[in-house]
Amino acid sequence: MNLLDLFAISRRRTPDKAALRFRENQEETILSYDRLFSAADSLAAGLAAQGLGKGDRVAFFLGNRPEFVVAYLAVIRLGAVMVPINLAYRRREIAHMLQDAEPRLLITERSLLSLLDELEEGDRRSLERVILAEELEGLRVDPARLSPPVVGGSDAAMLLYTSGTTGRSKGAVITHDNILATVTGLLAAWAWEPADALLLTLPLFHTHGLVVGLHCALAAGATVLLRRRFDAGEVATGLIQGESTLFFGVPTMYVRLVEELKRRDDRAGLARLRLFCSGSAPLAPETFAAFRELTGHDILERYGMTETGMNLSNPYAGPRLPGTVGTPLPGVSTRIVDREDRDLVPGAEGDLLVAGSNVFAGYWRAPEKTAESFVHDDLGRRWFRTGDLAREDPATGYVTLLGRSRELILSGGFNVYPREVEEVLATFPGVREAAVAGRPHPEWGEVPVAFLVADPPLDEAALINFCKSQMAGFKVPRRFELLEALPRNALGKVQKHLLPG
Ligand code: MCA
Ligand code: AMP
Repeated sequence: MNLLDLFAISRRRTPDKAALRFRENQEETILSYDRLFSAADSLAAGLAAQGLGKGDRVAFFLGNRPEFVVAYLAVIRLGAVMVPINLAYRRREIAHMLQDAEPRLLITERSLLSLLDELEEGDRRSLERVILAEELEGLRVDPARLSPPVVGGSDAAMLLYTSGTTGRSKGAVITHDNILATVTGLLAAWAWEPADALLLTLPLFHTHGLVVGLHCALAAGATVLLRRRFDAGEVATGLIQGESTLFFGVPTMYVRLVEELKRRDDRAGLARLRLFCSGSAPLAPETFAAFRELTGHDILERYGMTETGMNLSNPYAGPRLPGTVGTPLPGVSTRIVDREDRDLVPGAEGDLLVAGSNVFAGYWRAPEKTAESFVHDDLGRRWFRTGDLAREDPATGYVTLLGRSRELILSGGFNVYPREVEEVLATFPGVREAAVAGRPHPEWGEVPVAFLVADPPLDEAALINFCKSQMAGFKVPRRFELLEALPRNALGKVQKHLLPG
């Protein structure tokens, strides 16, 4: 089975029902299940006619819009592999992904072309063609001309870039089976039904919006109310008007929604929603409480990773406990282990390992990194090292995440790898040493802060501009502190926990 077999059920059952409703600037585009998948079939035939085939990578540097969904479905119909790029990325970050993934095609939109113009010849070496979303319709041909390749569960569907522990992100190869596992688990766990409508403002270039949002909705035969971006005012109005039954967000979105909803005295319509979910970063118990107070809803918090899809979730029917991520989803197994990978008793704090069909195949062209990321048990089962520290409540089985054993800053649901930022800072004239660490922030959860050893005088404004030219805005340190020296241990390793608060 591949993903399209799963979606085919909805297409067959409710061809005329709206699969996607996209609204921007007061205009709405509606694609029924049949129109959406017919468009994808004819685009797949057109792309195949241009030589695109199984295993080929197709980079998407594209905002949320119907063409994203049509093109993605066309790509996987061919057994090709989508490589989505974060829209906040700058030249250096995009170049790395293109060089590593070697896509043959890049699909983008007119408003983003100026950024791509900054790419050097070598960065785009693999690209045979750059296609604008606006041009996709013109590429469609009669789907009868396509002899579709056999695409199976173990074939790759996406290459998702993540985890830059070495300063460079790696591509996680996500198969059709991996996505099927997450989607079928969530359909059952959150009681998805065809009558659902999901207000989706999360970016489609990450697992949260793409898999948890889009895929589940299409597999359920529900409707996606797709928006270009998150705007707290518009979302609050949409939710109050009862246009959706579900809303998914990162904690920063809920922090903003709480502030927005406090200003509304017409919140009664929110009762029509059946589920609010949060993930990608820890939801503060204060936000959970404030949201309950304002809306009567308990936000359902769940936990996942790019490499694994979704792992744990608070229950749909049952107590949702703030500060916890609930219990394993159907088909997911977890272990909490000590440094020697020995199982700990329930209640003890340790490293979280996960196993299941949801867990990815491995990192793209990086067998050593893949090998390091897994532990094999006596039965030969592969357990993925999440890098998250966790504790399981012995009485309820609910898991609480306690932090991370790997260095990672979660800002507004986006990942910032300190090492990557440090490497960029170190190339700025006058900076001799740099260490980057996360510091708490009321809206973003955490933000990166830089500690520098530098030759005076350091031109901070120039340094900020330099950072902005080199990396996505959310990675740019919010504060720079000058130190005489970085705290180091006897081996010379920076002791991040000794950096100022
Ligand atoms: C934008 N800015 C940020 C962030 N986003 N700063 C810190 N952290 C951020 N996350 C900065 C921009 O650089 C810019 O600064 C200014 O805010 C305004 O930018 P804009 O794009 O207008 O911001 P926004 O639209 O208000 O964005 C906030 C947001 C967005 C909607 C919360 O960050 C977002 O969509 N986050 C969701 C990320 C997500 O989907 N994560 C899932 C991945 P300046 O003006 O200085 O340039 S994790 C995942 O998929 C796993 C599997 C999971 O478990 O879900
Ligand atoms: P990514 O690699 O972008 O998929 O980010 C995955 C990481 O986000 C996980 O390893 C966790 O550290 C974090 N994360 C996701 N969901 C949650 C959550 N509900 N609470 C705390 N951290 C989370």
